[in-house]
Amino acid sequence: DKHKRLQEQVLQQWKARMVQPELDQDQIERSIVYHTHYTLGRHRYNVDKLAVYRATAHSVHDYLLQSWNSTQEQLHKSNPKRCYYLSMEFLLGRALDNALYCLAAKNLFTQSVRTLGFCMEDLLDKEHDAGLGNGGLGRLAACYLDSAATKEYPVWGYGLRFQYGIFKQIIKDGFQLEKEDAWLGMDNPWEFPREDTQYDVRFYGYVATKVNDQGESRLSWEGGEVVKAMAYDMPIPGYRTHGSGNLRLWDCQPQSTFDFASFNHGDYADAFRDHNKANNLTAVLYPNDNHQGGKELRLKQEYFWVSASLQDIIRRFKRYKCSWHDFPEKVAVQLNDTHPTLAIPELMRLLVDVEGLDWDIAWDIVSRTVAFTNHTVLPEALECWAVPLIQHLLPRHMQIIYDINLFFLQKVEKQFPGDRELLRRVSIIEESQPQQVRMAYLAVVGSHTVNGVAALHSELVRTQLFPAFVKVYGADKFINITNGVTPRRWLYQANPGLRNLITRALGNEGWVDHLDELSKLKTLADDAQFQQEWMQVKRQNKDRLKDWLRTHMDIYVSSDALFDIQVKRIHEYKRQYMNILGVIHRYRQLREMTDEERHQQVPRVVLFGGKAAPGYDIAKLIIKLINSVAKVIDEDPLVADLLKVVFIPDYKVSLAEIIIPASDLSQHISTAGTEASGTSNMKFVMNGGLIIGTVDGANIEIRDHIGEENIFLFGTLADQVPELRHQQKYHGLLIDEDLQLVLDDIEAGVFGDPSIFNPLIDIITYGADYYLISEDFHAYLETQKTVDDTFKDKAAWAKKSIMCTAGMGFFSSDRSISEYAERIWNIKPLQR
Ligand code: T68
Repeated sequence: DKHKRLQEQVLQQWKARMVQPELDQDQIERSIVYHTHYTLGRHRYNVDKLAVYRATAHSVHDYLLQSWNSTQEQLHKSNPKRCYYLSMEFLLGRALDNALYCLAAKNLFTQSVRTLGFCMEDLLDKEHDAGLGNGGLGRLAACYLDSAATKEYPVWGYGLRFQYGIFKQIIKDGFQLEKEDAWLGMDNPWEFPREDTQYDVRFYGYVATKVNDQGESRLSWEGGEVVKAMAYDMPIPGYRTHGSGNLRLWDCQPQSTFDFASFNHGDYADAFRDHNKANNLTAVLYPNDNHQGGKELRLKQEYFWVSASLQDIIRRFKRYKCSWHDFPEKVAVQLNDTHPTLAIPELMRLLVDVEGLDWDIAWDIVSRTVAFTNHTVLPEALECWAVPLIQHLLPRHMQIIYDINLFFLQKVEKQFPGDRELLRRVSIIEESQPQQVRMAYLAVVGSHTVNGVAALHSELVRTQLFPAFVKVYGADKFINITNGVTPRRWLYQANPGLRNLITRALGNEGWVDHLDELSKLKTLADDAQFQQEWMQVKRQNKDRLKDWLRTHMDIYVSSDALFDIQVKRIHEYKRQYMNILGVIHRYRQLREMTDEERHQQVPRVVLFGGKAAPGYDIAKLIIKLINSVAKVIDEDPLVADLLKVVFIPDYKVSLAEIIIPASDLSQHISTAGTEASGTSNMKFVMNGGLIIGTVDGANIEIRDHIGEENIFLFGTLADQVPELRHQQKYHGLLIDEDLQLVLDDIEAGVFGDPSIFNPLIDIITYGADYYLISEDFHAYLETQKTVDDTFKDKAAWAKKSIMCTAGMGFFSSDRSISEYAERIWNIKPLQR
């Protein structure tokens, strides 16, 4: 009793000394000065922009921690069901500007740093992007965390704390070079190390049988090597909320410490061996988008992250002394693609081997807890792991996967007796040499719900990817939740001009977290005055990009031109190749025109951006071709004011924030049925940019929401693709006439040494044109002509632009996250 009273007293002392900074200018200034002096150890005579950025970030982080703590307290009190979003990638970009807007403190901080002699825009530009992702999948995870925090859903993200994010892209002589991205720098003000949250993760070893005191025998995984996972937390601010979400990233800590014995023997390298092995695990993000590499280290990363996350989830669950049976009522686990699929056998192992539950009970718990999002139907992107590799690295998990498969196939056999073809089709184990584990099948079998990311994609998931599973489980297990993007970063923050205009037009800022409100803009779409103001904002955003190109690339463009943009990972299926071939066609035409005809033409600036996976030679060659074409056009005075091509190096989130609001037109031209959703299409349209695109992914739903007269769709439909491919492969390919002329130019050396481009030419001529460029080329050029004609009518274009933004309410990630919460996770917003 006395001890308790004493403890209580001490707690009171702590509470009394707790500094809770208020959001007023004086305290903000003090906090920045404090962090400059005491966190960074800098003197006021010796500060630069980077130091003041860091001090400001630390100061903002303090405020975020208050709301972080408040949410944790609330969660602890009410113990609601929570969702854990397992994603290998979180492509967060910069944090400071976003946090300031969420806290409604942008003006206060801007004033404060001004008092201290600095300009906020300069400081914001000092922040290094957190590039822990490849592209759409990673950025989607970041948007979902933003929306979950804003809607106050109890959602945590779990990922890996890579020391090196996606590589930095450098363009030299037109070729892509890669440089490592040491994003953490000296310190990362946005993260909090949690020394008290560490778990052991085992690799290799063997499976032993153990008998306990009751004489029961259990399997136990032993031996091998063990590494430590340590948690780092990043608060995820919600827009104008009291609380905040959390992103927990695992770092690999070496288990065995320095080996002094080897050191004293003079074997310096050996002494460091374990240390380096452990460190290497979370060293670097694999830079493949929509492609599986199949490297052992990648599988180790996947297991390391999944195991640490589940141990953490179970520890938290156990604090409340619930029965295991209630686990699915307290925990939802979302698998962001197949990368975390090992969560299924790992949770089985923890429940059966460690907690001693019966297999059937454990399986019921697992399959009521886990759900799976698929992001692609491309065969080369579907994860398969060789059985011998899993056996070696995770021997117990391999047994569990075999058992899951066995019980599942027994069930299928009972349901469809004698259908051996069906058994072969749904088997998690592919009978190849060596055998492979199909991770997507394991994910389907272990999940209660499987979702695709746009309507067409979810249909293809049912019909192309998992038709046999639809037969076994019924169609209801397979649902669609169309992707969304956060309007905070992608409209409010990236486009201040449009933000202010919209807010003035609608009378308040309610639209920022209720994006359907944008539909009220429709009544203004014909208003000439409003159109003018709207296009003036677009002009300012084009000027901002124009200035960026001038200061960063020494490139001059005119804002009078139509800005035509394609920014996304470089991939054959996304058809940047078709875009540049179209540019060559345009160039040919411009050269053949009379001066008079040329004067009638709409000037264009065609911008490209995006990274190619370092091992993807064809994608790298597409970059080279773009740069070669850009150079030739640049040096031709005949087309000087009419056509300009620019490849913007190192496309990333912070650059997207400048590029996207500046587009008149953007291109989303994947072969139909290949782009699961696309999310940049949503960002462009939200910002009043028109799009040219194929009938693919979310383009289709965007059309349905903004009206078909406001979008330029063209080309083959998804259900025609298989037949066309078959025709071309077996009956030969007739190359489009205009395309042939373009290819002839490349082969004639118009864009430099043609021999380097042979592999690109061959893709179309000998490679059966798998992505159907020739098939779609004519329709593409015709639609581009329509774009030019439409752009000449300024009022018509302005109206379309307004209608674009007005129709985009549906594509807020707030809507997506509410759908996940209601239809999959069964969680509710935190009550306050
Ligand atoms: C993208 N996938 C889809 N994958 O391509 C895109 N892959 O259509 C969709 O909008 C987006 O996901 C969100 O749903 C990816 O970005 C990857 O980045 C990736 C990473 C590792 C391995 C495989």
